[in-house]
Amino acid sequence: MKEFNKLVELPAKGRAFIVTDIHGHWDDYQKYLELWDEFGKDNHFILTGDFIHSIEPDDGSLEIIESVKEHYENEDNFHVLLGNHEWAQLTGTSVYKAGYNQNFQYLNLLEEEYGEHADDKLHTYNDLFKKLAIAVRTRNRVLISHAGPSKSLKSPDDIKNITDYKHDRVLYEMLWDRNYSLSRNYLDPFLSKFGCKTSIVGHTPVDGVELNGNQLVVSSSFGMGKKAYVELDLEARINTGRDLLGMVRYLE
Ligand SMILES: [Mn+2]
Repeated sequence: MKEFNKLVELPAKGRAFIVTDIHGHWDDYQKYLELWDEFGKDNHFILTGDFIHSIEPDDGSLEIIESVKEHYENEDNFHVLLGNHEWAQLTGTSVYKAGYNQNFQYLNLLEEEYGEHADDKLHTYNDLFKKLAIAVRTRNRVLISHAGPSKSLKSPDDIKNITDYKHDRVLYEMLWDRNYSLSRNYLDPFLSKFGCKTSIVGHTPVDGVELNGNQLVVSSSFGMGKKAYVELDLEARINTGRDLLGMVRYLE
């Protein structure tokens, strides 16, 4: 049986394929799965949250959840992190994009797809969201999360035993806060609490990637133009954010 940890630790072996912010885009999700397959499934796949909620009419969120659930629950190398959109669904917190209430859209999708069983599916999916990790830490000191840093985090233990999803301040900051809007003094001390030097996140839409100090922001599907992912070498020496730039790849 697979173990589900809130902080996943990866050994210094092979590579990790990091994909962010799919937001219901089934075709892109499929392309990334195919790339991972070509890349060798003994390497890791990391989906950094926000795989649901699209603003396009063709919202593949439910198909993606089914696929994520299947892979995540059965494959040791398939890691999925919680994003603020799954969190919003889990806690019943309204989240808007382009003026749409995405929680309502999600409930409507469930209703259309599953009718009288929509409520069962809602609970099944919420149970899945509760199992998702909050961060991945690699031996070469890279911390991968949906967003952050968190100003309130005191130690990695703060994300290991979350019970009150709705009111946990550290969790909220890990899922919603953006490095560029915080004082630049937060990131490196935050990372050092994990023994890490650099960070990879999604959450903020960028044109492919953007480096803010030692944090690399990546947009793999929903973003400002180019679609990027990271092929992280788990054996490489990584000391600064710049060392991550050579591992960025683009979806053709
Ligand atoms: Mn997000």
